[in-house]
Amino acid sequence: MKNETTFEEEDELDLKKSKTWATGMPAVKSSLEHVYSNAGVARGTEALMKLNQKRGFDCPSCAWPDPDDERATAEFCENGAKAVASEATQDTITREFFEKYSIADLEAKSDAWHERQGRIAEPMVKLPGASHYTAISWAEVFKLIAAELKALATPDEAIFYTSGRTSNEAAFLYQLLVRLYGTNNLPDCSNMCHESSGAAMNSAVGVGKGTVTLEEIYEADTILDIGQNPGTNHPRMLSALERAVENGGKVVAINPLKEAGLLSFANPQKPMGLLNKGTKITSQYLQVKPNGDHALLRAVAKTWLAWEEAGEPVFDHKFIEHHTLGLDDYIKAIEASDWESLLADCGIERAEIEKLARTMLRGKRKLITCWAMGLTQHRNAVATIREVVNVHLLVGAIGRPGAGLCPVRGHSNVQGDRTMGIFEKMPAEFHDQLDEVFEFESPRAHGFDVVMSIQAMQQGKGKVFIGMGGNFVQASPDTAYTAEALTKCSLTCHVSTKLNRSHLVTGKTALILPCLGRSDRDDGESGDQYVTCENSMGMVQRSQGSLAPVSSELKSEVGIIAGIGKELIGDTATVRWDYLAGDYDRIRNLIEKVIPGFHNFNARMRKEGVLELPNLAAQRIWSTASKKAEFSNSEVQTMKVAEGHLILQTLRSHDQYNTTVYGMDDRYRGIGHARRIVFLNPEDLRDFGLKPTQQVDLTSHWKGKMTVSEKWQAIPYEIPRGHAAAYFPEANVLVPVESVAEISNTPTSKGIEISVAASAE
Ligand SMILES: Nc1nc2c(c(=O)[nH]1)N[C@H]1C(S)=C(S)[C@@H](COP(=O)(O)OP(=O)(O)OC[C@H]3O[C@@H](n4cnc5c(=O)[nH]c(N)nc54)[C@H](O)[C@@H]3O)O[C@H]1N2
Ligand SMILES: Nc1nc2c(c(=O)[nH]1)N[C@H]1C(S)=C(S)[C@@H](COP(=O)(O)OP(=O)(O)OC[C@H]3O[C@@H](n4cnc5c(=O)[nH]c(N)nc54)[C@H](O)[C@@H]3O)O[C@H]1N2
Ligand SMILES: [Mo]
Repeated sequence: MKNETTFEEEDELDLKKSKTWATGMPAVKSSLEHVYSNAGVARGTEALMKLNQKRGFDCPSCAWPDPDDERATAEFCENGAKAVASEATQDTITREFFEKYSIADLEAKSDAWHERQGRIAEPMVKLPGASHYTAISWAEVFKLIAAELKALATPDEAIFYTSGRTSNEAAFLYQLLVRLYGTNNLPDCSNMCHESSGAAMNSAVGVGKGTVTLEEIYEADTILDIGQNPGTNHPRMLSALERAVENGGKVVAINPLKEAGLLSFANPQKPMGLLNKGTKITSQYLQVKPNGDHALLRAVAKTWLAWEEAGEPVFDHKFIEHHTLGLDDYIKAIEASDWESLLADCGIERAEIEKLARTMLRGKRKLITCWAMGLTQHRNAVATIREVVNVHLLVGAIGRPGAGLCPVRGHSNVQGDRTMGIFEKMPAEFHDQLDEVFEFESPRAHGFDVVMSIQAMQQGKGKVFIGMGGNFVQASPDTAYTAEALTKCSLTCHVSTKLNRSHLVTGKTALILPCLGRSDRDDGESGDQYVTCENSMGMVQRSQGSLAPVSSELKSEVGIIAGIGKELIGDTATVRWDYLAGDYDRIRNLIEKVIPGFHNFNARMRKEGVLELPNLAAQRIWSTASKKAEFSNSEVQTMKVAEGHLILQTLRSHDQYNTTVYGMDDRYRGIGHARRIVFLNPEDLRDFGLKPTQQVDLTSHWKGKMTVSEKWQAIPYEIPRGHAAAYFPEANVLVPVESVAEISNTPTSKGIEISVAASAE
């Protein structure tokens, strides 16, 4: 596959100094430009006024919660506005477009070009042997999918992927369809995202979700922000951090890169913010070595242990005694970790660690730790996140007002999808309840996650791939290998809003099914429908789009699932597909019967528009095997690479939403007009005999296997020595499919061993 993304968009590289503050006027300007140029003024204004408002729609960009008290008229951020502009565009892709461009022509275009073509406006099919997509009716679509699925030797040969924008209603119906059909092959984007957080937290405290509320962030004494770039990826979080700082809280950032949003925030909702006079966010910024977080947190624990032994009351003994298990073994593990290796592994000076350890004990010890992909996408991610839990347990900073754990979710409903059962290994209680309500025996054998799905397709064990949203080929590791896997399928099918590269890597037969997005009006049999989404803090909210759909051929995700269900399964005693799709209240009534916490779901949505799901760990009830919160005692193991090699992380620029590339700039990092770049420490650059902006080839090394990706530009940047960074998804070719986190099986997108060499002339 020609996946080495094209250079056609690249202009003369424009390098500026990276920024020391985020948002302010440039962000407001950039948001409005995006929205008005894509959606037009009237449609754009309507969309923005409804974004994250109580009777509006949930922003499709990230899962950060909306404030409960005063909601600003413009409760959105630059990147949310970009996501909405992208969806609200009036440009459309129809059969004429696919007549003009063959699949090979489209493959040669860049991801940013795909994004600019507009909304897919009618269902399209690529028949066996064809070079082009052609139009197909919805009735034929459903027949074709049902026929392909029925032809498989076993339902386990089908793979049903979900991205995290799918609503609760669609997700619930989708997993029901898949389980009625007979498999648990429900991989999702979470497998590549916060799976490590879920795995670590479930085994340690019995829930896989964050335990704090937005109000608790405002009131915290100390907030650690680890491995996250909120200025770009969760910009509304900056208002919450600003509020915490104004209330006297301290924010400490732990990140190998100095990210602008964590340094200072110019709040565009405030007059001074518009003048770009920012609030300083972080009181301490620790430029940890890549993957040095486990060592750093262990060093904090070691510091505390020394203080405790010297007579200072650091540990919360009452909490530890009542609520936890495994302290003695953890203490042994702390004692076994020697200072010399901890310091070498994290690259932070001891005095700075002591300062951090002190800050974490401030005030009433209302300590909150937030984290994202910088922790989850490493080989030892689960062990590292369990160390986060360990330090919280030592000081009782969980399930107490103001203190707790906060994995910051990515996709706007990725957490809700899991709650609804989108998971290849749901717990037995979920299956029991599903079986009772729907009077069948759901399959119990665990299904494939993302990496297992890729391998199954390669081995001929996965033959039909259906994607409910997302862009599987670009989001997954090892692009060429994943692409090859998909082309081995008999059918690939994507339910999508916009054109993406996964549509161009086709099975024998391929379908593109256009669906409504969050901002679109969804009129069902009983009138306009709303859906619900769960944010990063367990709040379920209603979301209702209001823009006129760009084509009468778009179907809601629920409608598409029901269409497949009717053809594949047919109506059963408990599931009438058209009836359910006609009014989402009927789906919500079923959700209420199967999933705890949703009692009076419809009534509450109608009245309050929001419900808070119970979080047992936040109440100090531990659903672990031992019914206690469990310390872990793993040895600190930091990623090491061969002499002269580097640890590469793949990350997001300011101008993209995952695989959707809006533009070629990364404003806060000072990059203009380029994406095929690699950030390197200036001294490493010099040692390699390279000049700034020189063209280089990157080679990833995995157990003797080498993968080369040619022609990147080397950019000197303030990054620890031995570390390199390049953008996702261009750099995904370098992530070996077998390089995964222990336990969670998440691709190690932040820990790839590479070497760098000048490109041949
Ligand atoms: N605008 C916009 N918003 C988004 C997205 C988007 O693409 N665009 N994506 C959404 C999704 S799905 C997600 S999951 C989130 C992602 O949100 P983030 O996790 O913020 O995304 P990344 O760009 O992957 O950034 C990872 C951060 O971790 C740091 N890091 C890398 N390695 C290490 C390490 O070893 N230790 C530490 N301490 N830090 C490290 C990097 O320097 C970087 O700052 O954002 C969501 N929101
Ligand atoms: N190397 C590397 N790889 C990574 C990561 C990384 O940091 N580094 N991050 C990983 C993470 S955190 C994640 S979450 C995954 C993301 O993986 P995915 O969720 O698979 O990817 P997205 O780019 O978010 O999907 C974008 C596509 O979704 C479709 N879409 C948008 N809105 C809707 C909608 O409302 N309904 C439907 N049906 N479709 C819609 C559009 O067609 C669009 O092209 O990537 C992972 N891959
Ligand atoms: Mo994500």
